[in-house]
Amino acid sequence: MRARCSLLAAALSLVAAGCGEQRGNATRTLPEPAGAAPTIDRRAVASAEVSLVDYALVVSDPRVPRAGLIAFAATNDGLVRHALAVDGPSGQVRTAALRRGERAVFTVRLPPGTYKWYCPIADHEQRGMVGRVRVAE
Ligand SMILES: [Cu+2]
Repeated sequence: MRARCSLLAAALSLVAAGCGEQRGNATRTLPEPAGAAPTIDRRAVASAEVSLVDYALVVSDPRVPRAGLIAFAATNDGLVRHALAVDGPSGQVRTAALRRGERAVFTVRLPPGTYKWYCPIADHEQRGMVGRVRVAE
């Protein structure tokens, strides 16, 4: 009985040591962060980046060089919730309401033309979160 116990203890300590070593060498896989930055659709022929602040659309260039499938990326750099909407030929296309620091991407097929883009939340458009994006013009 005593022999069996010590054997078992030895086996357990080996297992424990083995586990410790494995843990030390294992590659840790971190969970995807909740606000992981979405990526631009590869099929898009062009893209536009918009920074949403309280209360304006901050855009480095409101022109998109090519018509077709356009990717719009919006980041909420303000304090309150914002979203980006584009009024395309088939109606409004938009992101969900984004919290501070969140980013979202959507694609919409746009022929050449000038389109309104804005924040569709509450009265943000009236407060200045509106502009025009020119596609292939
Ligand atoms: Cu807004």
